[in-house]
Formats: sequence, structure tokens, C-alpha cells
Amino acid sequence: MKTIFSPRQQEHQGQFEFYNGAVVEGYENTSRATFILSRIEEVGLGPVLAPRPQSLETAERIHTTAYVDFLASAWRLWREAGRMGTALPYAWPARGRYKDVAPDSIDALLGLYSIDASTGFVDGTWEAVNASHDSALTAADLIIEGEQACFALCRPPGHHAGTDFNGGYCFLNNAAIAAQRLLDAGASRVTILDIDYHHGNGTQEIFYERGDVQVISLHADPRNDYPFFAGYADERGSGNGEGYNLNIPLPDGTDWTQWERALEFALAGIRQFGPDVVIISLGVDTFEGDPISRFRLSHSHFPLIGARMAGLATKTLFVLEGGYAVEDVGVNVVGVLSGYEEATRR
Ligand code: Q9C
Ligand code: ZN
Repeated sequence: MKTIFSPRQQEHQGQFEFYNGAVVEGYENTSRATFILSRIEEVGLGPVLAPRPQSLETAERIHTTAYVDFLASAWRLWREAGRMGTALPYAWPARGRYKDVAPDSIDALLGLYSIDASTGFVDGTWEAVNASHDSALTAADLIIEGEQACFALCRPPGHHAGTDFNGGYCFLNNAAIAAQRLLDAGASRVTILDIDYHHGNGTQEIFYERGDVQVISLHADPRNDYPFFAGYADERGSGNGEGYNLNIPLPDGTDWTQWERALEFALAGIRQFGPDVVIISLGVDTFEGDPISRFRLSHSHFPLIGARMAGLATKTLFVLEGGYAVEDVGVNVVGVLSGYEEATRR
């Protein structure tokens, strides 16, 4: 299987976030990609290719132009305001009560276009976000050109980013943009199956009223964990999208037996929908050793996940999302991918 990745994606680094009452270095760091790359080489998964440069046209069909412009200019505005460190918001428009303004202040913009304070900008963030997006689109193009499966090693990740907001370490929704590209190239239906520990609230929001993209997410019950305000089982889509959004929230401490049962339910939904391509939003923060999560999957389970994906017998685009037990992220991500490959060859 081919992997798409650009070293420019590593220019997003050294950012800070708040965690348990302290300021800590961002969990979403460069070593995640480094460990994945070295594991890919170690097991001989296949070549790692640089993305082709891509325009932002497809991204602007998923996100608002104002939001994409904000992402591209946030760091420059932060510096022009005389700031250093990590650009993070501290004020947000209150629920349903805000004045719809286009603020000039970078502090207001950061709040307007975000849902949390864990998605900071540093020098190089936009370059990395843009390159991560290029990797997703290039992987989608390879699928369009005939590959059965492909891996977009996207960091920064994407599934918490919605139409006009960042959050949860995500800026552009790589998987959603890839889905749009596949549809524009002639696919009639695409499924995004999100197996990251956290609910993919951005992906859900983007496609909530659309029937051409089925969105299924297995995740920690939002009553217990981020993103808290979306991901409940009764969120099923609306309008043309009614019935095409499926959330499967799972309790703290979920183990393989429970998780696999949920996966089987998701796979049945995909078979019923009959997509031309399945995009896997691939987070491995379901791992028992993950520092910010509370599920209990172990190393041996990740290849089994890949094998289940192969069982769908559709074209499959794997897009990286979360996973923060850095030393294990490579083994677990590549475990899914090689599990897929082995099951396909059988
Ligand atoms: N700084 C993904 O897995 N919680 N994002 C952070 C407070 C946010 C995870 C804790 C977790 C986001 C792509
Ligand atoms: Zn996650």
C-alpha cells in the first residue's frame, strides 16, 4: 500500500495546550509521524510518496472561504499583534447569543473560528495543514486512478474541524475534503467510517444534511469525553441526510469485545449503503496505552480491524486522525494497514 506524506507536515511543531491544569507541549506532535514512517519501512508496507501540490478549491467546498483565509493568515496576524509562543483563543461567542461580526482582532478571530483551546497555531502551522490536506487529496486521486487502497499520513489530523471551526488539533477536515474529491470524480456514494477514540464532530457537521456521504463514528460517549457537545446516538442526520449519520458512543473502559461488536454494527450499515469508496478516519487513540483516552484495545487488535475493512471489498482510503501513545502509534497504525493488506491477498 502506498503512503502519502510530506515533510512539510512536520513544520507544525512545538505548540502548547492546556491539560489537567497545566500548560503542556501538544500531544499531537511530530514524533507521531516519525514513528509511523519508521514502522512503514520496518515492515515494508510500501513506498512513501510526496503529495502533488493541490489547489484549495475542494477545501473551499467543505469549509467557508473566510475560515480557510483565517487559517492561512492566523499566524501572521498573531505576530503582527506582537505575540510569540502559541496562538490560542481565550474568548468565544456565547451560544446562540453572539453578534454576527467579522472581527479585526486576532483574539476574536481565534475564538470565532474554534471550539476549544487545544488547537494552537505556531510558525509553520499553515504550511503543515496545507501539506496534510495535499496528502489526503493525492491519496484520493490515487484511488481515483485505480489503487484499491491508499494511506494518507495526515498530521495535523482533521475530523474535529467543521465548516468554519477548528478544534481537537484539527484545522482542515482532510477526510471530508477527500470524500468531496471522490464524489467530484464520479463516485456516487462515499462512506466515512471514523474509528478514532473521539467523535468526529467536524465530519458529522459537514455532511449532516447530505445523503451522498454516509458518516459513521465509533467513539467515547460524549457525556464522558471530548468533544462533549456532539456524538450522541440520536444524531442521525437531517433533511437529505436523514438516516445517513450514525453515532455509536461507547462507555469508559471499552475493550475489544465491546468495540468489535460496535464495529460489526457499523459494517452492516456500510453494506446497506453500498458506497463506491470507504474512507477510514483512522485514529489509534483507542489503544490501552493512550495518554488522553480510556479504551482498552491492545496491539494485537489493530490488524484485526484492518482485516475487517478488507472484508468490505470496496476501495479504501485510510486517513490518519489521532493516537498519542507515540511509541506505539506506528505499530498500531501500520498494524491496521498490514492487516488490511494481508486479508486482501488471501
Ligand atoms: N487539551 C484527535 O484525536 N482534548 N483529537 C485535549 C485538553 C482534545 C483529540 C485535552 C482531544 C482531541 C484528532
Ligand atoms: Zn482522537
